[in-house]
Amino acid sequence: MAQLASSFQEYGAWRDSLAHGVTHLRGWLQDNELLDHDAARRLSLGLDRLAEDKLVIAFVAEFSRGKSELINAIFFADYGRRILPSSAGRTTMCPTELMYDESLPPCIRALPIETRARQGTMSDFKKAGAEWRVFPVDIDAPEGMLRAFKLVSDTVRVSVQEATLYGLYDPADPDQQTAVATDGTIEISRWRHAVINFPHPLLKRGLVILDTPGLNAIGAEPELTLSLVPSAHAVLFVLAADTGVTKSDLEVWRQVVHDTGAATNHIAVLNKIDGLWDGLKTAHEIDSEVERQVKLVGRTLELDTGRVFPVSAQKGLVAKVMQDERLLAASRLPKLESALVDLLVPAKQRIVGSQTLAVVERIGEEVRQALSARERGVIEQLYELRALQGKNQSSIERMSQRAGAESREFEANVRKLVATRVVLARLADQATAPLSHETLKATLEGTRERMRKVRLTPQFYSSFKGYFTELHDQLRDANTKLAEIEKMVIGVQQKFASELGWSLPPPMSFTLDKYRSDLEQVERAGRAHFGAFVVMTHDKWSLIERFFDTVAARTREIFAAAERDTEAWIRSLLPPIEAQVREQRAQLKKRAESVERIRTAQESLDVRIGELEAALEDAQGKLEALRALLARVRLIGAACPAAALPESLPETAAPVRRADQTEPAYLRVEI
Ligand SMILES: Nc1nc2c(ncn2[C@@H]2O[C@H](COP(=O)(O)OP(=O)(O)OP(=O)(O)O)[C@@H](O)[C@H]2O)c(=O)[nH]1
Ligand SMILES: [Mg+2]
Repeated sequence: MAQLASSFQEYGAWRDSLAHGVTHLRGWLQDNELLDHDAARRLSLGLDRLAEDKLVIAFVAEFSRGKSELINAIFFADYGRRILPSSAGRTTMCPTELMYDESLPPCIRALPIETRARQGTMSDFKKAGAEWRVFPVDIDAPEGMLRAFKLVSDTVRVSVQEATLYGLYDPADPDQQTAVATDGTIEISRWRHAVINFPHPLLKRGLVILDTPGLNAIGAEPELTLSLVPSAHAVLFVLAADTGVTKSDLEVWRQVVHDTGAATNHIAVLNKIDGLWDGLKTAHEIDSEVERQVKLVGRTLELDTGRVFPVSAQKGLVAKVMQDERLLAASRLPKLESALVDLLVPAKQRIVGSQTLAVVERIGEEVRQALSARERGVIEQLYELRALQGKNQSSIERMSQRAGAESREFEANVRKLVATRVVLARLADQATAPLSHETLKATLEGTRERMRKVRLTPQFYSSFKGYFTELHDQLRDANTKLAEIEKMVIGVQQKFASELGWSLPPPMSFTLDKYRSDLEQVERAGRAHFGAFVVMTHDKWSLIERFFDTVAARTREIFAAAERDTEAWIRSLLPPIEAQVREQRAQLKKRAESVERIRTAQESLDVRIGELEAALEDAQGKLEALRALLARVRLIGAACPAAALPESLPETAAPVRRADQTEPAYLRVEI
């Protein structure tokens, strides 16, 4: 684990320093009253995302391939023993997440299997929290800790009727029939899901490990295929060298891994290669045998052989505990670990870095624009007042009149912004309506109605497909409106640019493409999971309903996120323009006032010029400080491979113009 551990530690430290840099920038902006409400909210969201950043690794396989042993060997060998129970036959009975949430004491939370008979998906229960049983874990007493972890293997015997109610018994499955005891009972998992919360150094750094049970349990818990596994950053699919790729391995691969998500984060592990270590064979013969199996696995799974890792989890664990370097190398575990690092860390760093920098750059650019406007206004006033030096009263009168006229002209322009706000509000309603809870609810109710009518017939699948078609249409409608909104805001900015000489950065583009692909992913995973119901029988109906409930819950999550982000984007469009308006209005007001004071001889020209010079120095000092702070955050954020940098960073360095330099044409005034 040394390499994994150090790489994760480094990643965590990098994330902390990035958060620190952003927090520092925020503090400076606040102290200097340069952070408006909306920008502050966006920065806080960015910081929250950094703090909550997680790296999820899912282990998926048919039972007894060695998932839990592999987790023990890769992550927990330092404990000198098996942390997760691993033994022949079915061991891990419920999906198990290992993570650390510091707001909770070390504990195991387990959701009773009985909840399967009730409405609600696993994540509904996760949110509600009430149904979970909590078992404290004493991390200073290893024996007690191991006993607590055994909970994931707990089983209960229930009647076939009860198992059917939970969707855990299929009379069409001959294996399950033989599992029924003479008293008519069957053994099932006691828990539906377990979350182990404990302060392991890697878990503290945001690593989440998902251990899963074999196919039957996976098939019965749609959330695994629809949500937990596809959203993992790496999926390790485990096979065993002694069994090869069996029919049920292939089923798990297709239904849970291959057909449900992008292949870029899939790794196949060919475990138990120690079974091939035959004292009568040469090392070369053994290696050739391993290579042959790797090729076979690659071919069968349609996976590049570079992504197939032959290992012995068990020998790897023993080697680490016994500190036997030779055995560790023979287990080939370190190769898998370094591949995991390569797969996970740079990609994650790239995403997190560029997401954070995008927020920071945007806000930096908005503040820079506001400060530049202030600088420009001060320079303009300075120029005017200097031109007045030595001039007579009538020149001052003329200037006073012009200041008044410009102020009125500005206000007339600004009034257009009010009209924009009204139009934007209308478009915003149109854009968010297709994403709203009500629209989705109506679509969902319509689909359920159709599904009930065609239940247990082949048309059922077309109503499932129809549901996704409707949702895609809704996202497309919303997207069209978003493009309209963007065009309108650009139009407003161009107007201000031509009439007032402003140069605001164009609004950040926003589309719902991410949600469209999330929806496609759920549809793909749903289709793969659907394959589990080869024949739809009456007994399976409750299972199918539960499956659709989970699909509905996932789509609700996607739409809620789409609606939330759409609203946030729309809310962020006008504040930069409004901030610029406020800034310019203040400048114009100050200008009119100071000309007035000079006109009525309440203030000397020299004093006012002195004040303006100080204000100019202040604005330029702030621009300089902002540049330095942004450069610092950029440097931290980009402290990852070159490709991690956003395509092009907007140049925030604007030339600082000194007051005594030649004025640009637009500042030339005639007196
Ligand atoms: N020889 C050998 N046996 C292994 C290896 N890895 C795991 N095993 C054994 O395989 C059996 C199953 O291992 P588990 O870790 O429980 O497998 P699992 O995939 O978690 O299985 P479930 O929890 O039942 O889904 C145990 O008896 C392990 O000791 C290995 O590398 N070599
Ligand atoms: Mg297991």
